[in-house]
Parts: sequence; structure tokens; C-alpha cells
Amino acid sequence: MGAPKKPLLLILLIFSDFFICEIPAEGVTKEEAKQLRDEVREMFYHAFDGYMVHAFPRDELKPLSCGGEDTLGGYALTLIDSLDTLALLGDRERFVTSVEWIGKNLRFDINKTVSVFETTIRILGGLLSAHLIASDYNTGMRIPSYDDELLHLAEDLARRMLPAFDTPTGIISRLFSILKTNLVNLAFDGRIITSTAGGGTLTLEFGALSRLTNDPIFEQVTKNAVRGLWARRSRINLVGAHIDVFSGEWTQKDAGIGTSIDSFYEYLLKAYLLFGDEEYLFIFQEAYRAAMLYLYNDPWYVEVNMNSAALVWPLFNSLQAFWPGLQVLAGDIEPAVRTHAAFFSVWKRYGFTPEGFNLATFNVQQGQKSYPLRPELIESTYWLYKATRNPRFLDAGRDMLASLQHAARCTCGYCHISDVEFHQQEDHMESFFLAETVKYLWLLFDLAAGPDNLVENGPYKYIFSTEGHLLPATPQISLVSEHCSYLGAYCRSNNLIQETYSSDIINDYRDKNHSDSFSDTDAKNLFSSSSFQKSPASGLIKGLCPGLTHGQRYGISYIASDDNIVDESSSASQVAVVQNSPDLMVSNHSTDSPPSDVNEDPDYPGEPEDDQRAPQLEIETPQIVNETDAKAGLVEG
Ligand code: DMJ
Repeated sequence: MGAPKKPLLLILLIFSDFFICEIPAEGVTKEEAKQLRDEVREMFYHAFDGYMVHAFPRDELKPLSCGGEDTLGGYALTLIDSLDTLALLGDRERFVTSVEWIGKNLRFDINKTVSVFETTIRILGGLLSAHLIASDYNTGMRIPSYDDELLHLAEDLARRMLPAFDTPTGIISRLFSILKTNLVNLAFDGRIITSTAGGGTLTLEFGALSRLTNDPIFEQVTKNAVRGLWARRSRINLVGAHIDVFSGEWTQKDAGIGTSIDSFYEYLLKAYLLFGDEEYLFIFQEAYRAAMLYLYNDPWYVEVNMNSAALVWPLFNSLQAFWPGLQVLAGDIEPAVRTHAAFFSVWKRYGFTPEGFNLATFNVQQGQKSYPLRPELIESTYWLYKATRNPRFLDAGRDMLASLQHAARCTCGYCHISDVEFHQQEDHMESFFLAETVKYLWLLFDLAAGPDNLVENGPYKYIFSTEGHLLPATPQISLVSEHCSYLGAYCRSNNLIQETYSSDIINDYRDKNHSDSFSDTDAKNLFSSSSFQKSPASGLIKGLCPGLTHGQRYGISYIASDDNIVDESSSASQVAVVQNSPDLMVSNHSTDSPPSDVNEDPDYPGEPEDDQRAPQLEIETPQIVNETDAKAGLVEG
């Protein structure tokens, strides 16, 4: 995909050649892939057993001191987050015991203040995916005595969180909900702010719950939250990082694909893939196109002002590393390969990706030196290997596994790395290490070795939640788009607007050639084969069905006022108008105040893990030359 080159960022392009130089793939044999997969399995049990012995039923393990800590309400978080990984590994015994313990012991009628976002992606998602596995013969993990206990718990939990959506914008009230009383901590004494990811990453879990309980409320409120966010996008289709859920005013206007925004993009596409709801696809396409136009500086991504597109942060942050994986799902693989190579070069340099890496100085960003066992780069490696079968991705996986074994393994589990330059260990192990990091590593090597798992061989296509939880596109959950035949997660028909290559095409190729090994030559031939078409700049989705436009089909449009964009100094109203849809918020007016730092807001305690923003960089911030240049993303230093 060819986004326009931005003169100011020439320095990035010069350095990018250094970073994406071809590293010849050494090649992982099938036998070695099996060994690596088994090593990852052992890794899982070192951490999981460490948690069960030393921390359970507390939320998370302290892997150095071999203790436990409650970080999200005290709901045995790590156990819940690990359930579908246990099932994936085929560990029936532990899966059954864990599901039964949770069914008997987990209760939400206690007074706790929790993060709606984290509770949704980790606990609600964990319960739902385990429910879908435990209740289905097709998974090979069905528990005969299981009586929907986890589904009931999930529904109870989600109902307790519903009041958090009761805001003028429809966007959730930041992070807090008092579960026992069903009262939400909505004090009107100040601004209540949520991140875009926090407000836009609830649709998969709540939507699946609606489909499973036949109660549309969960799907409605989360869709409304996405509409509320999208209605407040800038004229150039970018969203900011934080928003006041009462006024609808952006309090942090930096647009990017990482910190505070990442999974907003992810859930737009995945909600379409799981539910077949084209409204999400429509929004994703516009949002994705804008991201590639204004944020992409091949192969890196930067943060810009959402209105003017002026550069604010030439920074790689580790949360961005999920993006190439998302691009695989979108069928836009070429830029994904380049970006993955760049991000992986940072990993190679330090043995891990730091939370922040400064693209102007090419050094670790001060204050963002840690690696808290994040999965994103491994996740993208898995998706790219799945799509291309290029052995370089197996090599990357092997390197990342070696780093974790070498520097992060500690007494009772795996430790956060507090400084990637000195590899100091920290006494924390986030639950997503077992839900995502280990899962994606295992899936990568199992794919090369077999594959022999539910995701690759199961009866349904699986969509991974942002926490790595498996949500199957079963007939009950996945509504098929009427005007297009629907096979699995992707929609296919003879009328497709565009066909891009995917893992399926590669599988066909491999099947025809009866190939068992993974050579670079195969991969290169494949890339030049006639079945491969590059994606266009718009990043059209594989399987996009022709037909009515979104507006024609749903009678919905998202309109922002004319003058709320570009001129940061002017006061302008920001209006979200959504027509003909009874469950939408209509016309919320706010004043576009000067950019403010959310951390100055006493009501805003900061995101628990994602809000580690760098201090403003000491490089010249580019000025906008004129509006046309700004729109084209052309800025001068
Ligand atoms: C996880 O909880 C999820 O992947 C979330 O979307 C981002 N942060 C962590 C992993 O880094």
C-alpha cells in the first residue's frame, strides 16, 4: 500500500531501510516446530502452575516473590483469562476443574470498583469463550455436567456494567462501575473521560452475549458507544485518544493506532467478521483508510493531531504491534510485512519491544523502557505466518520465545521486564501473558507442526477477542449477510469487489504442491503467483460484498459540523447527527477547547496499563502549511 511520503519524515524513511533489511530466514523444520511448540507448552505450565500454587484465587501472580495480588476486583482473573488456552492445549482435566470451580465460586455481588474495559475483555471474554467451548460437542471439550454456569455469570456481570453506558454520548463512563449495587460511579462533579479503546472495545463480548441470551440490549449499548465515538471523528476520519463522555469533547486529540486507540480499530473489523454486521465494516474502511493516509509512514506509524494531521509523536509504542495482524484480517498484507519487519527489528535490538521507541532518535523513549510481557508482536507474527507461510515468521517466533525464556523466566512464572536495555525483572505477571502471549506463540508453532488444534481444525472460524479469547462464528452468533454467501469468517461470492490472497489461497497452493517444508523459495513463488493481487490503498476487505451503500442500507449517516476541524485555535461546535435510528444519541454539542492533558483532570486516574505517554519530544514539531497539505498529510518541518 502506498501512502503518500511525508517530507518531514524523510528521516524515518532513511532509517527504515536500515531496520527492514532482509534477514535471511534460517528455516524451522517441522520437527523443530514441534519442539518449539512443546517448549511453549512447558512455558505455559511453568506460569500457570506457578499462579495456581502461589496466587490463586487472587487475580495475578507475583512471579518473583511467589505470591498473589488482586488487580481487577479479586475474581481469580488469571484463571479466567487462561481457560481457553487450557482448552486449546487440549488439557481437558484442568479445563473441566477450572470451569467447575468458577461456576461454583465466582460471584459478582460484591462491592468493587472495576475497569469496565478490562473487566469486559478479560473476565467477560474469558467466561464467554470458555462457555462456548464447554457447551459444544464440536470442540471436543464439552463438559457433560456443565449447565451454562459461565454464561449466567457472564450475563450477570454484563448487566451490572450496563449503567456505565448511560451517558449522553452513549460512550461508557470511563472505567468505573460499582457492581453490587448496580450503581455506576457517575459523579457529575467533573469530567468523566474514557479512552477511545476503552469505549470502542466492547462489541465482541457484549454482542456475543446478546446472541447467546437473545437479549439485544448488550449489543445495542456497545454499538451505540461505537457510533458515539465515530460520530465525533474529525473531518479527516481520525479519532483522538480520550474523550469526555458527557460533553463528547476530545480531551486528548492525538490520533494513532497504538496507545489508547488500538483495539477501537480492531473491534470494528472483528465485529464485522464475527457478526456479519456491515455497519462495522463501513466504519472500519473509512477509519482504516484515514489511518493509512495520515498515520502510516512506511513502515512505521506516528501520532498526529486528529484534526490537522500535524505530527505530534514520532513514536513506536508496543501496542501498535497488533496492527500487522489486523491488516492480515483486512487482506492488506504487503504493508503488514514491512511494518512487522520494522517492529521486529526493535525487538531484535533489545530482546523485547519497549513500551515506547523514539523514531526521531532511534532510542528507547525515556519513561517507556519496560516490556510487560505483551503479546502484540507475537500475535502479528502468528497472523502473518498463517497468511504467508513465510519461514521468516517462524524464525521471528523462535527468537521471541528465546528472549522470554532467557530474560523473563523467573522463579514462579514469567516476569515483566522493567528496562529492556538492562533486562531487569519485575515482580508482575499480567493475566494476558497466558491469555495471549503464550497462546499466540503456541498457535504459531502448532500451525507449522501440524496443525492440531481447535482454531485451525475446528468446525467454525474463530475470531480472537483483543484479549485473545476465542469467539466462534457459530450460526447462533454469526448472522450471515443476506446478499452474499458466507463461508466461515469471510464473505465470498462471485460478485466480490476484490479478492486478495489469504491463508486459504496459500493452503490451496500448499495442498496442490503437497509441500511439507517451509522454504523461502515457496514463499517467494507464492507471492509472485497469479492468484496474488496486491491490496489497493483503500485496504478493501477480502470478501466485501457489493450492494447498497451503508447510508442507503441503514439510513444512518455520521455527520460532523463543518468547522470543527483543522483550525485548532477556533472555537467550533462538534455535532454528531445520526438519523433514523431510535437507539442512537442525537446531536450532542460541545465546544472545541484547546487540547488538554487528561492527566490534569483530577477525575482521570490514567489508564492502568496503556497510558504511559512520553513527555513531548524535543524535536521540532511540524507546522501545517495549509489546509490542503494538511489533508494530504503533507507537513513540513
Ligand atoms: C491486553 O489486555 C489486550 O490485548 C489489550 O487490547 C491491550 N493490552 C493488553 C496486551 O498488551
